[in-house]
Amino acid sequence: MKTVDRLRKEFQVDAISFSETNDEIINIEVNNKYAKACICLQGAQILDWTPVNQKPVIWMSADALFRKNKSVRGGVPVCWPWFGDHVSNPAFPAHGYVRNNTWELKKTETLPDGSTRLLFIFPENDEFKAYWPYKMKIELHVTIGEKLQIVLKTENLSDGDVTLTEALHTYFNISHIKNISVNGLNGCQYLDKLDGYSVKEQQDNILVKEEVDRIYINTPDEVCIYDSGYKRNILINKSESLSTIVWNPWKVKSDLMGDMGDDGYLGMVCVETANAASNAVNLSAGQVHEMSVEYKVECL
Ligand code: TA6
Repeated sequence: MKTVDRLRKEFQVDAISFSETNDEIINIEVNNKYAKACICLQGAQILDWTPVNQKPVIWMSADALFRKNKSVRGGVPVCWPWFGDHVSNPAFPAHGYVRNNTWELKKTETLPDGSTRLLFIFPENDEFKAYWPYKMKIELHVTIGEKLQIVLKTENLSDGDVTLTEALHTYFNISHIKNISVNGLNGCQYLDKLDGYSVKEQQDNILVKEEVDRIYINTPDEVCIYDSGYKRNILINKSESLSTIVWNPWKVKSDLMGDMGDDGYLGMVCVETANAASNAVNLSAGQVHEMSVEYKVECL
């Protein structure tokens, strides 16, 4: 893994700086005319995106732990090449392998409009091959601007078909759970993880008044988090993603997790851009798949 000094030499551009936590975890700070952001090299996990004159859009736990090979609580964990528990081996890490391991920064650039783009790739390693014996290339393209744009690009380099599930497991920062609704999934079917993954249908906008853990399937590309407290909508616009997961652990589960912070669950909701359950992605040899999402704040 490259040192912070080496990264500075190779990738320092105006809006970018590097820092290292006490556990040798490297963070990349971006500060441009549109927003500030922070991306952890472990997991290529976006930890912050705060547009100018806005409150943070991405939630981070006050008790987040920065530990080697442990996903930080909050931000945008990259769940790949499986979402949730591994389909056949429960001993494998939940939400895939790449969110707990260090990626490589391959390119940084300032775009003509002044936004900042970063390209991360996940390097091959023997341990990963033991979990996932298929030759694949995975990249994360992150653009920090008036919008936050994230592209998760997968290329199947193996000589046969491969099926995967994936998610950008985004924790959103909200004023208070009682002030928000998640809109745009009306009429969609969902698997209710809290009720044996039974299939149900969403009737209205989603209000969160207890633990919610739902995989919405065959969903539209646009979803919105309405927040009356912050007087804003967070507009979520995705492509090549058929699933949307909505999750809030509520109090009991939060307390058990230990890194959600006191009553942290009241200030967050996960709305995840994914391909999960029956929306798993089948890639033929050589096929490229790009799941992407854009976040934008609309003031009310
Ligand atoms: O996306 C929702 C979910 O699958 C929940 O069931 C819960 O497990 C959550 O992800 C967080 O998982 P983590 O492994 O990050 O604690």
